[in-house]
Amino acid sequence: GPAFDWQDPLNAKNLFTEDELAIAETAERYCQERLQPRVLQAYRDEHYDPKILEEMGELGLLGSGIKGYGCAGVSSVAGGLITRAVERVDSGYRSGMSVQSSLVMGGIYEFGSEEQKEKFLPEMARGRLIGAFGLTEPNHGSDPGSMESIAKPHPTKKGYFSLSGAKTWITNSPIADVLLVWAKLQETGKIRGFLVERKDCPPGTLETPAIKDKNGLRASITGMIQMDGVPVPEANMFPEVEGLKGPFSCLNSARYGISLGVMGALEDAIARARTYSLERKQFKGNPLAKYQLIQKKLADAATDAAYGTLAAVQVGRLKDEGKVTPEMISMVKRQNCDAALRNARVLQEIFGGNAVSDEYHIGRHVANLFVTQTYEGQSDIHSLILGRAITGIQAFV
Ligand code: TGC
Ligand code: FAD
Repeated sequence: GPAFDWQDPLNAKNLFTEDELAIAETAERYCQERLQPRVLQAYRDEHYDPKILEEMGELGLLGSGIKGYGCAGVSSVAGGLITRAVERVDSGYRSGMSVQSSLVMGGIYEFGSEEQKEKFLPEMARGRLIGAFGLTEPNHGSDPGSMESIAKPHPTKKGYFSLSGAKTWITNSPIADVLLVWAKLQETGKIRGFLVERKDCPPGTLETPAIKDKNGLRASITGMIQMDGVPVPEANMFPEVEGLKGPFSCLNSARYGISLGVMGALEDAIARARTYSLERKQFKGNPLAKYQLIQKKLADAATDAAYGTLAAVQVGRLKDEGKVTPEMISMVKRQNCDAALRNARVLQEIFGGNAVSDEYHIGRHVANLFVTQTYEGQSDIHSLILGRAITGIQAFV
């Protein structure tokens, strides 16, 4: 009869198509062979190598859900299997990719003019143009609707807007060539999306300083976007979409990617804790794995990883059939990030003092998973989104 596989307890593989399995294998091989060997040093040095995006581009891993424009056009589940493979190595590497693929390329694909799509998507798919997504501001994180960044008609350049304001905690901003910035149009007070091209910004109008000395997500680069009268041609504004619907539609895809991504980090934590518990002996030469309390930690984590994966696959299928709602995505984003963080923290205990050495990788996952629970809607914000849908009463304000 069938054998139980602790690495895929509920046989999620059974739900994947041949194409999805092939994409997952390509992504896993690249990540284990090319990313895993460099992550420790990158994390220590707080360094992100932009070449990684080019490497991913060569393998067709960027903007994978987009049809045409040099992109693979694969299913949401396949995209999730890519994020899972990358995040098995490091959430920061997945972050750099999510911003490029889901937030910026996804935004341009959904809301950009044909001209914008042709101009940006093929180069971004190759990883030769790097994107950043600027929504969060120093004074407005969970509540981006109150943003202060503003776009006015440019005082001297006809056919241009002038953008001013500040964004913070922006993944990729210090290395980005194209920054998708959300700002209020002065004329209407409505939020619009602007594609800011670094190469076209006059000196002193755009600064993107890095935020250094992070204690999580150190293998990813994060910074600010400071705008002081940045001239942006009207042709670089998303033509139709206005209001929070624009940024949040991009977030739906990125949040979905995270829900399968964090399962990769959790699975890596499980595999490492299992190996460690089989090798480490305490009390009369017994491996830690022999002890019931250790076994329960592994059982809890494997169960949450298996449930989380199945739920995310279901939501991915609904997404591709046009049957998904944002609340479903909030549910898997919140649940999977919380479960990954909670279990990784418990598994960390198995390593004893060695957990404190970065060479065991577990501390890095724990620090990273705190960030995944925080960005793209902190878990309590997703609780409120779900609570609103359940009761009909909004509790944000
Ligand atoms: P609310 O009244 O709920 O909605 C305003 C308008 O937006 C629409 N909308 C959505 N549309 C599509 N998809 C969604 N998920 C949507 N959510 C809302 C909504 O229909 C409405 O449209 P309309 O036409 O009626 O105007 O807005 P609110 O101001 O009450 O929002 C509250 C709340 C809490 C739901 C929202 O602001 C929220 O989710 N806050 C969390 C902020 C967040 O997620 N920030 C993410 C920043 S980007 C990031 O973190 C990237 S990290 C990437 C990485 O490195 O991997
Ligand atoms: P706050 O909004 O100040 O929230 C602080 C705490 O209060 C949270 O626990 C929150 O849940 C809680 N809270 C807030 N309001 C309520 C309420 N009404 N009821 C109950 N509790 C509440 N943003 C981007 O735009 N682009 C990016 O690329 C990006 N990358 C990031 C990378 C990193 C490494 C990090 C750390 C963040 C990144 N972010 C990015 C920002 C991220 O989305 C925000 O940090 C997040 O949305 C939370 O906002 P905040 O930090 O301002 O926290």
